[in-house]
Amino acid sequence: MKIGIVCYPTFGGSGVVATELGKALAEKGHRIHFITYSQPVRLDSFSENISYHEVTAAQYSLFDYVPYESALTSKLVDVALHEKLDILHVHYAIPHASVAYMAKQILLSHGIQLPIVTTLHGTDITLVGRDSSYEPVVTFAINHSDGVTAVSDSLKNDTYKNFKITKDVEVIPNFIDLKRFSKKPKDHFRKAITPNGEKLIVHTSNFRKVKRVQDVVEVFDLVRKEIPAKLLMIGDGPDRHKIEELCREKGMEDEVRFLGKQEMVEEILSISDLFVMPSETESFGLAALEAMACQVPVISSDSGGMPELNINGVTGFMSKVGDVKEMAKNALFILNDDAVLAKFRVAALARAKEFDIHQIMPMYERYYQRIIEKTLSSK
Ligand code: GMT
Repeated sequence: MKIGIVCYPTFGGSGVVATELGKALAEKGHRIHFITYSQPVRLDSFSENISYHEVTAAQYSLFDYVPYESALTSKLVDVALHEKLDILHVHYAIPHASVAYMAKQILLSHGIQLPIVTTLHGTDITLVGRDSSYEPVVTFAINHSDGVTAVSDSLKNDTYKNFKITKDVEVIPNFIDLKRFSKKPKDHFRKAITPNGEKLIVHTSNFRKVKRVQDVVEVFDLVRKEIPAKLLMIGDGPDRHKIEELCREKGMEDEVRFLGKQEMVEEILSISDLFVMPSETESFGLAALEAMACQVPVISSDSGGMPELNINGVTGFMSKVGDVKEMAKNALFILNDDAVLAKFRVAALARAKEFDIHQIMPMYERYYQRIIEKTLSSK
């Protein structure tokens, strides 16, 4: 199939899922066209089956806001016409679902029927999409997509709860490339970070309010009072400065390192003992799956789709949002006994294997086929 993929090219989970899916589909022989405003972060290798189409919007003195949606729509029409796409898969409803709808209408005026699949990822439904500045457009665009998927049952339920949706929403979970995300021997690196055998806790996120990164600091503060420990903070975002200040106030500068955005996060996960994800809401928790694939157990909140990934007492523990005391207690239960930690590591990897990209990608392929047949038969 010739597949167009639209996503945010950034470090966020939706962009990662879109890019890794496109790469895997290309490896299988599909022709993939990425269409976005800059090269996707994870599109880090050449494939003869992948093209990247950069979207640029013409500047004009009248524009306070560059109309990116118009530029993206025009680029989608151009790529669909000239590359003869079989289907267009857009990730994250805002603004991609409504842009796809507009492109579809323009293509119809050229006598071309292009099936559109929208994948809902999380905050497009649970947070920002509910704002009155987006909700009417998000609702309309989801209902006028030919196919709609969500990354968890929880997100599917939130979609029906928060929006008047008349479409069937298919659940296709996120996935992991176990070749890339596996525990690699990095003893020298571990020694450098924890020279005195300290336990190593890690957190990855875009440091936004929904991630509750302050709870990571509180959990770590309780843990370090019981056992020698270090904390690595991966990622960047609006809350990073506030969190750095909080660490300084707690006098933990020597035990916490802020690494910023990291391309090779799997190398850091390979030396880590515990991953903490205390989010207010998390539709799936792709960063936690990446940790599990590197044999790192997860301490998380029980919000959103986390219970569909993290198995309480087996791959880690889940607590109510904000319950940092219980999160710290559970962290110590795992970190205090190497045999317990080893057991959780084995279980975390076994769980991650259930989301292997080679199991999940065919679900998208079958879904594409179904949507193409349904759309073209309704002509
Ligand atoms: O984690 C973020 O806020 C980024 C966001 C995104 O859309 O890029 O992540 C969402 O999509 C990921 C990929 O499907 C999910 O694994 C994350 O759980 C989800 N984030 C939230 O729901 C907060």
